Amino acid sequence: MRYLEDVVLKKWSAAVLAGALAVGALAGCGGDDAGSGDGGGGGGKITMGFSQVGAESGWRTANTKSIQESAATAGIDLKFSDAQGKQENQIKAIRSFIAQRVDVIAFSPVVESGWDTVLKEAKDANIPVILTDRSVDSQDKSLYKTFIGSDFVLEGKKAGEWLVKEYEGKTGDVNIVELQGSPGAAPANDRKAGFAEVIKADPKFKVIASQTGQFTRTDGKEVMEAFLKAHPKIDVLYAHNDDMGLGAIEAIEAAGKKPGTDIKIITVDAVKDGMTALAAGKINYIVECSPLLGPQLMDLAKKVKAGDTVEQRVLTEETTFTQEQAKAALPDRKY
Ligand code: GYE
Repeated sequence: MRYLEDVVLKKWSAAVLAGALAVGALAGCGGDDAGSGDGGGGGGKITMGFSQVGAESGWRTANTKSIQESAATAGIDLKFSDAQGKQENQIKAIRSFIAQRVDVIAFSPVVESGWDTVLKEAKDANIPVILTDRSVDSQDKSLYKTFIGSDFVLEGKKAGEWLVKEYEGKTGDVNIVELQGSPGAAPANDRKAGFAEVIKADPKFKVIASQTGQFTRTDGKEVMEAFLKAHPKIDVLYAHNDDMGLGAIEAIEAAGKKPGTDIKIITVDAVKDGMTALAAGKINYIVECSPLLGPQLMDLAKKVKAGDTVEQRVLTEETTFTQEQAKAALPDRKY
């Protein structure tokens, strides 16, 4: 389906409006009224076009599940499209949603920049846009109705604050390596910035290497292998998500070191695999980022469709986990 969707979307980019409606029939994996071309807006049922980043992490999988399940529960017809990590695919999907005249467009932007043109197209077509999980850097806030998601700068700060406390009263350099999320993504930019802001207060904290691990386990492992080869003394790993941290743990163990002890590890997300590693002592601290945005997103879609005013920014509530807290929380962890 993904391949088909991709091919169809590619063809569509060269086609004119007439062809676009047929595309809609194929692009909407989640929709069952595909082909009506009316977007369902007339019949009372809300149609939402959703463009997802991809399937790069456990967080993303949980987020997709939350959105699909909540749409079904809310009686919203979801046209779900997977961008496979590419902005160009998201732009094509959004254009296809516009052509299908869906009631609401929601998406989680792969990167922060470069959205003004397509968002303007949606606005001109009178289709409201809800940013989900990640934001865009557009100056014109009228290009979208609302943004629901976490405060990624705050997450980075929480990671930094744990570190500052952990090394309180200790002297000597603390060598930190950082695995960044995918380049240009809001959570990568912000988690880096928030962390840097907090640790800069004490010059003993030194970020000796910082590179992208694409939010994936495979890249996290590979980049950590390179870090370990290049730097004999690494005290701390800060990974922008659990998956990269989990990949790095494999690299650390393969290098004969003990994750969580020889190298302290801080990650973000708190998905089940991350929490399991935290409870097992292989990670030291996780800053939570909730992927369960579906129910609130569907509520917002209904309000936006009804013409109700919604907050420009809807924040998700999150916590942090130590090893002990992870042990207590694990049995009830849903994702
Ligand atoms: O932390 C990471 C995922 O945008 C908050 O994207 C999301 C991030 C999440 O790939 O695991």
